[in-house]
Amino acid sequence: MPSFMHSDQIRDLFSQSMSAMYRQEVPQYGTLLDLVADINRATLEQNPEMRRELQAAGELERIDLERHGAIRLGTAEELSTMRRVFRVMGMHPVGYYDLSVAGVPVHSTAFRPIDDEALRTNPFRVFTSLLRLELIADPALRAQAAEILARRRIFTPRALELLQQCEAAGGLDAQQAAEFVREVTQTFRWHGEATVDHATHQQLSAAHRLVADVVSFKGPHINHLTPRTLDIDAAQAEMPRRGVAAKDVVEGPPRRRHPILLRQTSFKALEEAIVFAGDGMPGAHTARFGEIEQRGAALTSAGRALYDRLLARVRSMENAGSTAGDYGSRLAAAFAEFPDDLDAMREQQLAFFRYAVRDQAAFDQAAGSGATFDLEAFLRQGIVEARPIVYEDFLPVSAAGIFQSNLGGTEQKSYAANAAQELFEAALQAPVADEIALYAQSQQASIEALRQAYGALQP
Ligand code: OOG
Ligand code: NI
Repeated sequence: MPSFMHSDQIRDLFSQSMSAMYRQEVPQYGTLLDLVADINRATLEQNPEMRRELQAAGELERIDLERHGAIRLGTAEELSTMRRVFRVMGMHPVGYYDLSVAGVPVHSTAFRPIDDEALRTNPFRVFTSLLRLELIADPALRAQAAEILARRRIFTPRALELLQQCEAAGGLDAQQAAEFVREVTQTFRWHGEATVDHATHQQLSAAHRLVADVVSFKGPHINHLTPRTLDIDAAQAEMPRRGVAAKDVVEGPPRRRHPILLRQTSFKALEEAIVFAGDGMPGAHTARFGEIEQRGAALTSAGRALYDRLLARVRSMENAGSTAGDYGSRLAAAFAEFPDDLDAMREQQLAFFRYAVRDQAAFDQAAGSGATFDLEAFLRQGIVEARPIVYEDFLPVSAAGIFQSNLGGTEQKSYAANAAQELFEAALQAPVADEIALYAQSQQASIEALRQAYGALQP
């Protein structure tokens, strides 16, 4: 019997390999990692309760190794091959994001681990966008871009060989896995040499800077890697002190006692020297940046609808030129309507929770007494506790804000809203999982596990 390395272990190797490479490529990323590690340490020291909760949820270990990255692909074939490559590492497409509404000609998914155990081992995710050439207005430029993309090969021959071998045999041994990770990492490397000449780069940039970013290079360079902080406001304040120019505002919900979804900040993309093909002319390109995020509770559809409504209200206040207080206080004011209390969030079914025994002796005793399983009563009596499930996904409005602040330039493009999930899935050659259904399953599984444990203890 061959002994295969577990996909979770391969993903762990991959996330380390990507982090080491990006640290070398973008030294400010190293600064962010150090900053986040310091802030997380201090936050845990000051909040023993937070430490206890993270520990009880089995999350303490994953915080420091937690990252997400982002890439932008050019063709359907690149996307479907990427799906197979990520599958080797236990990363599956979850969610569909239409960013055309935000003036970015891509649609996206997040490749990430799905089951609880895999998430605990290493939750590394990659936000993966596919360029929508059909949104380039000029047909000649569209055809030229398609032709350039059709010529490139983003994976090394050895990576593809190992991929096929893995699919045929059902896994990779330790040595093959290490080689696979090395080879796949090459795909995400930065290339200072553009594959197009200066004039083409300019035309592509004029269509959209993102089009130039995808089409002008040999491969989908990783454009940021994001560590997870336990206190993003502290991180935001610390960035300038360490010489990192932070974005003006933190994207997402306001600061709360019980964080929800995702809050993110970033530093602006670097202007990097590149060399154009053909003429060898020197030029500049902005693509790669750094980002920090804080994760909170996953919301139900109702919670998410409330979040979207409140955020839209803040945005319309901004558009109406409201100057009442700063952005942070407008955000906080609008979100006053979103309960910041775990019981209320649970009772109103705004967030997902994982249920666990809090008082084992009392749980055993209740079961022994023959009392029926009553989750609400157990919660009231403190026998069982409900912990928010961490949001593992992304937010399209935040993503758009991050894209915009990092493409360089100031022009705003707009496209009609045209989500095209079916087209995306056709390119992917697979459906994307529904993230809300995944959280609901986790919640339900925790209830079933409790019910079973209880049943086993009953006389
Ligand atoms: C992806 C931006 C989205 C996030 O954290 O929302 C993202 C990109 O710029 O390619 O990473
Ligand atoms: Ni990001």
